[in-house]
Amino acid sequence: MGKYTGIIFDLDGVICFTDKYHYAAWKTVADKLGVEFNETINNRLRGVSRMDSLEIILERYDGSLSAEEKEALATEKNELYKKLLGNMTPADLSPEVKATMDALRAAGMKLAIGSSSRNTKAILERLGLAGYFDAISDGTNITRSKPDPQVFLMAADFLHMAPESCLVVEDAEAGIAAACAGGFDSAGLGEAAQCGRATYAMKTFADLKAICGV
Ligand code: B16
Ligand code: MG
Repeated sequence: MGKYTGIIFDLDGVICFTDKYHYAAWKTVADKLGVEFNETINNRLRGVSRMDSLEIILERYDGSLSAEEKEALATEKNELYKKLLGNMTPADLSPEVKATMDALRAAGMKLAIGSSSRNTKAILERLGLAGYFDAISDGTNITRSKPDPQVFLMAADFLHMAPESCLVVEDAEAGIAAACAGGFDSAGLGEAAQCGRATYAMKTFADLKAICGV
């Protein structure tokens, strides 16, 4: 085993791909408000909490909304999203992702989730990963979302490990910024690999084996 004894995985965009469901649910809400919403705006929502995502969408809204109205819109989005999550099955977990995580675990590494999503446990269940991880830090135990490092610091704490011993795996720039702020090394996929701030730029999930010396 190399430098790391723990790995903290982001969920959406790393372990699974719920983007299309987030997009469809926010699009319904944006259409109702008469606000423009497209893939570019959707990209800004990666790793960002539900309420902060709503604020980004409302940047293009002319009127003003009360806190209660915003809460109702976020709830409406989440109900639509949860319905769409019902389409997910264990077949949505890529064999490459599962085989890589199994190899890391077999090498003695501890695996955790560090996700902004309050739906983390439901998603892991749909993927057949309930009980798989050694620790879960998600939207239900944090008060500040990425780029704040809280979600990863709590994951390291749950693993009883120091940030220097853990590698954070992320697909979003906000997630890489959070890892840096927490004193973690990071491995980026997709947009996070391009941002220039990740310790390692990955082409594919299986690259983690070489990064971790497994
Ligand atoms: P929820 P991650 C994030 O998950 C998503 O990338 C982001 O688009 C979403 O708004 C956020 O979770 C909150 O999700 O509405 O389910 O609580 O990438 O941090 O795993
Ligand atoms: Mg993500």
